[in-house]
Amino acid sequence: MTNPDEPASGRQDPRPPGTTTPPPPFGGGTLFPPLPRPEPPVNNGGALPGAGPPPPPPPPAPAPPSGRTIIVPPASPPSLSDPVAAAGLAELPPLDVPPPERPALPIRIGLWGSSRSGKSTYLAALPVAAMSGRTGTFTVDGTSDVAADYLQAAVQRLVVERRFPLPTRATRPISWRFQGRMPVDGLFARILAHRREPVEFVLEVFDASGQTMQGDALDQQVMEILASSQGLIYLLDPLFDPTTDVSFNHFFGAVNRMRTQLQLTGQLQPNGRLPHHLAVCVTKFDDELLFRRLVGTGLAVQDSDRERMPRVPDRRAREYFNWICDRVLGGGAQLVRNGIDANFAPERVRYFATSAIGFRLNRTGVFDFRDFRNVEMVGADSTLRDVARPINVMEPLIFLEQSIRHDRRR
Ligand SMILES: Nc1nc2c(ncn2[C@@H]2O[C@H](COP(=O)(O)OP(=O)(O)OP(=O)(O)O)[C@@H](O)[C@H]2O)c(=O)[nH]1
Ligand SMILES: [Mg+2]
Repeated sequence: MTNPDEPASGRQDPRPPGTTTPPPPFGGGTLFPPLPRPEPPVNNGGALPGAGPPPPPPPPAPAPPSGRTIIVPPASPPSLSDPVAAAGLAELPPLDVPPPERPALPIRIGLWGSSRSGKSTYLAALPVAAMSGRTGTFTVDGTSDVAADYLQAAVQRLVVERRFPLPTRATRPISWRFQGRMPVDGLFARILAHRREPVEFVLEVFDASGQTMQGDALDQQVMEILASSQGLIYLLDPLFDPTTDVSFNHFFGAVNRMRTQLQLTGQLQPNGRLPHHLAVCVTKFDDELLFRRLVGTGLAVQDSDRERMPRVPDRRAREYFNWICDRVLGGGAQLVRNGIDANFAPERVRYFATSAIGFRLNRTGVFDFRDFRNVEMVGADSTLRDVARPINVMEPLIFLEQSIRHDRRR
């Protein structure tokens, strides 16, 4: 398009007729910034000594009407393929090929668990965990008004009002964008902090009610969402009443439906397993009775930082899951374990001892085994005594994001 501010003369050849200087490229523009005109020779105009009287000085080049400087090439012009040399410039530092712009591909994570297993509380704790810095520092934004409203309401209820979410009634698709840097572990973490890998991903989750994933009530839409996700977070409630065996029904019903759907589209793995990456989170790690029982097993250790927050080390998380299945839940939970082993590739599965709300700390901000319960009843409502300090809430997501991204690169 024509620039109305550009003088029309910028498009014309401003040289006197008959000159052999090539016209400026691209309609009067210069490829390089304007250069100062070369100084006229001081003595003999550059002629060899003894070559006779100096020729008359060349007539001054007329200033181009547009005010732009025309580059007059030297007598033997350098190759046009080397424009830097052609312009008489020093060699510029080499420029590497820029990396391709990587759009943040959405990663779809299906959140799956029996009724009251803690799905909505987990989601509400996610922004808190993301900003806490333990697993790197992330910002979380809703990618739509609905997602932003959900985020705002969930955080308001858990953090400000210190209340648990209301039971979910309807399926809500939520899409959040996480931007941040992964943590650097180990001795040199501080020194290498600037080298932390920047990460951006979009998480699509569906906070479905556990009711819609259960037995005969398996909801077709929820099942499609789970089947088409790349990652699954399966929440196992350790306080579940095992005599009802609903947790097994719930698990097996959903796995079977996913298998059927993926078989139809040929998406099962060659060994017949589901293609998903799976984070198995045993929720409510902070529960007082559960935690006091766990202490006897030696599976819980305390962080070495000031808060001394208890956790199960990653390398012992599968042991913790086994303990929950064998000693706490029994029956149906053992079948859940067999179902996980049979239906998911072991290298794509990881276990976590998760608490959305964490433990109560004492007044000086340190864990105290005498009094760490973080839930109390106020009237008919169960509320938080202290702020939410999520444990293993961001970690499952980071595991899924990294292992899905690793697979996409292959
Ligand atoms: N101690 C403890 N209790 C929790 C935690 N998370 C959830 N709960 C309890 O479990 C209840 C159910 O949690 P929700 O997050 O609503 O569970 P849900 O899976 O979304 O339930 P539905 O939407 O009904 O399927 C809460 O009201 C709390 O009483 C936790 O981290 N620690
Ligand atoms: Mg819910």
